[in-house]
Amino acid sequence: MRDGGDGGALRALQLERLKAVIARVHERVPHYREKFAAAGVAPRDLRRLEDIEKFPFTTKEDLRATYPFGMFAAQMEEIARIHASSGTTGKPTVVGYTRGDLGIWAELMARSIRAAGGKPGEKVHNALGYGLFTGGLGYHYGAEHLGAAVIPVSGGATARQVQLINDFRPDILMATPSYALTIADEFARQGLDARACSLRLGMFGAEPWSETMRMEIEQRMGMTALDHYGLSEVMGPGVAQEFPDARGALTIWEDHFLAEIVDPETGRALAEGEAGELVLTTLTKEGMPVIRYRTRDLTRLVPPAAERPMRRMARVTGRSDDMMIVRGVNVFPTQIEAVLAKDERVVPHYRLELRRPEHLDELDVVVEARAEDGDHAAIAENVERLIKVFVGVTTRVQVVAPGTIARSEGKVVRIFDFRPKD
Ligand code: DLL
Repeated sequence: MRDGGDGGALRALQLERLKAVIARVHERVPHYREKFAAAGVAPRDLRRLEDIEKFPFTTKEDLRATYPFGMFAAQMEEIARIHASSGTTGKPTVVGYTRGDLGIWAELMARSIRAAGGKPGEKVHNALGYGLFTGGLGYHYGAEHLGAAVIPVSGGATARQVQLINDFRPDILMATPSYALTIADEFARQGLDARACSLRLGMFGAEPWSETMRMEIEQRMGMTALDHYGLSEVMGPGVAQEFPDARGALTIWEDHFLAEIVDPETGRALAEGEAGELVLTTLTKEGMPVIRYRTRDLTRLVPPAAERPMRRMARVTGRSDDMMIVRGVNVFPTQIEAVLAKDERVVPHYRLELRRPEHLDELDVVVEARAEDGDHAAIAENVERLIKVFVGVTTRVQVVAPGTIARSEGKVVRIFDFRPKD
């Protein structure tokens, strides 16, 4: 049953696994036990897959309330790896994996690479960041599990990326789609033709991108560019993969994740095909399973492609919250706000302007000074430094005179544009 068997067998497997994971969190995670009790549900209420709708959602708030390890459903001695992603304020969102989880993660990543057309024996240039971010290590172990040779370059130092691609002649590139275009720019800057490079396949994700961007990558780099979706709270990368023969939607690895689409406002379940927010339940995670996790990602469910039992998700079109992804780093406005509070020379009236003039995101922070006088440029420099240290992104800060930023009912005004401009 390589991809999960036929539809009926798949649903039976999902139900069996769902019952086990609900029982596991009920038994081992006090936070889940309390939430279930408050909602008046117990593991025995789950008889059919549809019964999942009786159970409460999990959100980033739950992860924050139990920071750092309160959502773990395994003993700390059983945890083999800890990753983290952005939280909504100063504290990151933490995820833990048992050795078993790491094995399944590597299998799902290997399955994704195979689905994209990657083969054992090929060379993989991994330009996703290594570290707390799940992208680099997630792909790394998946490529190794497949039997490919991984080149663990990580992100940044673009001139060196080009040199390594030219010298090592990798077959597959893993990166964020915007970074792939930055690599293409660097080829051009060095007077080299990226279309002539050895890369034949790219797996891209971690940020929203468009068909136009895909065409640009494919044309400029002479490769097939496919979409890959995932998020730390659920696994990291490894949740859904686009097949080359069924472009436009990504097959969800439904033997490990139960997908629902809900109305982002009301939380009401929507029918297959309707656009809304993706909600995911992990079916096999031991370290930190999540039940009905609100991803905040907007998409819709699409029927399986011929011959494959698993349903698909359309390309993610945006988010139902105000999270931005700045050069692959997830940033919440509340994180920036928390940093602004650290410099008493500014007040928390600010505007965030996210732009993508070429391929790379730029985040401008316009913030009001507390006083008319004072060296605004020096304050701006300090705030830029604080944001870099605490949030991890480079921004351009502009300090403006008190009272100059528009207020709507005295609240903070935020301007975003989440969509890549291409
Ligand atoms: O970005 C995991 C990942 C790494 C996926 C590498 C694909 C490739 P987080 O840092 O937790 O995890 O960010 C997850 O990124 O909720 C989406 O908003 C966004 N995202 C991830 N993949 C895509 C995609 C990784 N293919 C958040 N299209 C998610 C659009 C994506 N958005």
